[in-house]
Amino acid sequence: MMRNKVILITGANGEVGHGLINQLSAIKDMPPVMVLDIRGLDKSMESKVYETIVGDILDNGLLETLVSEYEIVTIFHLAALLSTHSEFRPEAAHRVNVQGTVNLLQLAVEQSRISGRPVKFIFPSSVAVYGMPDIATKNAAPPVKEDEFTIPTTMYGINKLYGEHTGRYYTHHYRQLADVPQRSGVDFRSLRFPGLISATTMPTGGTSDYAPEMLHAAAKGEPYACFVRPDTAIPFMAMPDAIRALLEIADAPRERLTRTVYNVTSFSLPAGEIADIVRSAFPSAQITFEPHPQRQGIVDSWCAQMDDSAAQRDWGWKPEYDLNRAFHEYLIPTIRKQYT
Ligand code: AKB
Repeated sequence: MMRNKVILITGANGEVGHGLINQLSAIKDMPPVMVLDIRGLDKSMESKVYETIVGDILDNGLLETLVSEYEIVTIFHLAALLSTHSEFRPEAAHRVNVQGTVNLLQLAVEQSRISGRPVKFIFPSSVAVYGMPDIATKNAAPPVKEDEFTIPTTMYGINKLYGEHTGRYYTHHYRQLADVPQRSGVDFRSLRFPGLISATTMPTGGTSDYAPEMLHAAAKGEPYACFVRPDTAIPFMAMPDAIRALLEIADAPRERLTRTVYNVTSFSLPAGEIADIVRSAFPSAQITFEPHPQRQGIVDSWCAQMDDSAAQRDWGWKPEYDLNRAFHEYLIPTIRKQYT
């Protein structure tokens, strides 16, 4: 039976999903996009996708139906509970972030068995996989490489780190003790993102959210109480670079990849400097700092800078939006237009 080739995006109704759908729908000669999201897809996005499935990645029956009806060539597995939400519901986070990921990897194995071709599995990971032991170490550390300080303190960070390792297992070590060692057919590629900032959408449930929240509140003329101290620094990236990174890692020749997980980053700065940039663009911005002890603790455990030299070397990664371009050419003008 002929099955239609599709690209599957899980968690497609989040802000990374929207950016990815916009880009993929503009590329010619791509298989159409099928989305799976527990909340469905915003009406404004529906015309850009081939099919929307409203459903849960924990529903194995649903995933089996997808495998039997479509030939899924690439999976962008974006569905996840982010770091702040995950601390309120750690067991639920574990189910969605860990069991959900294993379910999708299993779907990729089935898919590859039927089609006889590898299935690309693109998995966004996060700066949350890091766990700096204390502020002094965080501030003194040079940009942190992939395999350093990976002792996360949040359920979300632990789940993402486990997802990275599970993907590596499926790609390189799957069923190594079987009588006839088996290949899973899963071509897993993961990017560790810093905090992402979009001009058009707002994140929900993350702990790096103070940066986009500060900007959007100022543009809307609303006061904003930042939940971390002004000296709190983590790495960030503008959303268009994050989407491009996902498409580039998906497209990179397999033989060029020496790892299954790559850091990607753009600029790092303290929250107080973000506030200064926002105030100079929106002089009436009312920004105060009211640190929330637990959320502050989470951000303090993330590294201040990530080392993305492996991505630069292996597949030519380079951000297009440095600090200046991100704020002055993308974020501020686009956000300003959006709210006036
Ligand atoms: C979060 O804050 O949970 C996310 C992330 C850094 O992965 N934005």
